[in-house]
Amino acid sequence: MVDMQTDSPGSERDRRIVAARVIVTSPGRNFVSLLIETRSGISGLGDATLNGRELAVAAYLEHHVIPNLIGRDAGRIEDTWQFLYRGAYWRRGPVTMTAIAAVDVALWDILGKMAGLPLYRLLGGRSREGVLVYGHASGRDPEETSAEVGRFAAQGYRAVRAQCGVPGLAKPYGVTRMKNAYEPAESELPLETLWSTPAYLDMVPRLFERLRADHGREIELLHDAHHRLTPIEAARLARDLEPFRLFWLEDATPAENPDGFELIRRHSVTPLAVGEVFNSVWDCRALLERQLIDYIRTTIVHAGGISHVRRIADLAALHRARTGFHGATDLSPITLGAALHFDTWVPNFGIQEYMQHTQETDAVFPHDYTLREGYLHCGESPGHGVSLDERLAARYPYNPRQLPIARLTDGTMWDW
Ligand code: GCO
Ligand code: MG
Repeated sequence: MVDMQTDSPGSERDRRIVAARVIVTSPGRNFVSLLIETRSGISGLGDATLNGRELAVAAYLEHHVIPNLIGRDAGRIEDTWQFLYRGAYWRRGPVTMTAIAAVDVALWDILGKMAGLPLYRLLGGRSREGVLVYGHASGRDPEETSAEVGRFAAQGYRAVRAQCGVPGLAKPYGVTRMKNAYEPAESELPLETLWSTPAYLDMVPRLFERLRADHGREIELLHDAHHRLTPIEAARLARDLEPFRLFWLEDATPAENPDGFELIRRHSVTPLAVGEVFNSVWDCRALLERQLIDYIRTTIVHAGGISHVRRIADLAALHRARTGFHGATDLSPITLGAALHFDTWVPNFGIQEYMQHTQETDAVFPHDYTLREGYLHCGESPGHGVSLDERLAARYPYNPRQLPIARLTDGTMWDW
């Protein structure tokens, strides 16, 4: 007979899950959270937000996951993960893996609170003093973007992602009209934007030439091509950007077909980052094993939680790739809090994306992480250190929003 006892803190009776519920709130943008309660009175929180498809995950959790959680031992994090992944028969996909992530993160939060330890100590302790982050600078033209990069540098940021308007294109990806607040899920039906690769390929090297001239060689610069290019176009851009020594070029071409990245590698040594839309280790496998990327961007919320992203990070480490987790504002403070504990521990850490949430969002999700001189620091409170003010959350009802789409100038549907 296999000994099924876990060595989790607390008695099995105390650890039993007695209730779980989904909380949907929209303090400036939509967030879905999962709260799991144990018999001991200790509860844990997980993020379940999938931008533009929020209610699909909420329904998956409510109808298909929560009924299976009641009565389970909250200390059996791995077994619960395997139960939800293998037991569903239907594997992977963003909705399923986000729902599993929400459960996983809530259970790690409970474990931390029961043990009285912050999450990074449960994972194996501190590997670094702070988590290097990159901020988001954008502008209508290189001059405006450069001024924004300067604003971030003056605040102590050591790494900045730079995006810029493209002549002739209205609403290009990554260019915001609101300082500190970007993530365009602006309308109930998708906003249609226009795309022209030739105009873009002409602009980006000029932008980075300007940024290096204005800000020197020391600041780390990043850029997100947001899946818009074909492999050979991406190879050209990566090659043209070499003189400006980018920290990374992100999502240069859609990553469903890893062979595209071979073409980029053949022509350039610009480091490549991919993975914010991946949801399992299987999506990452070929790119990592064939050493086609340098940074893996899978995030805890969309790739099955801490238990699964840990496996992705280990696979990356074998191939000398480092983590660079997605951290846009459509990932809730719960994900950021959990990611910062992970980043503090993971040996092959690279960088963490950071866009400040709005004050309304921060008020709904009180947290103990702090930003100092371009580094984020996770707190020392037990678990992941992020809570949810349910009364305040109830004041912000769900607000249906979808991400934009992009079309070529002749009307052809393209990748946004
Ligand atoms: C990033 C991302 C975001 C995504 C957004 C989608 O690098 O931060 O590309 O801008 O578009 O998170 O929901
Ligand atoms: Mg991106």
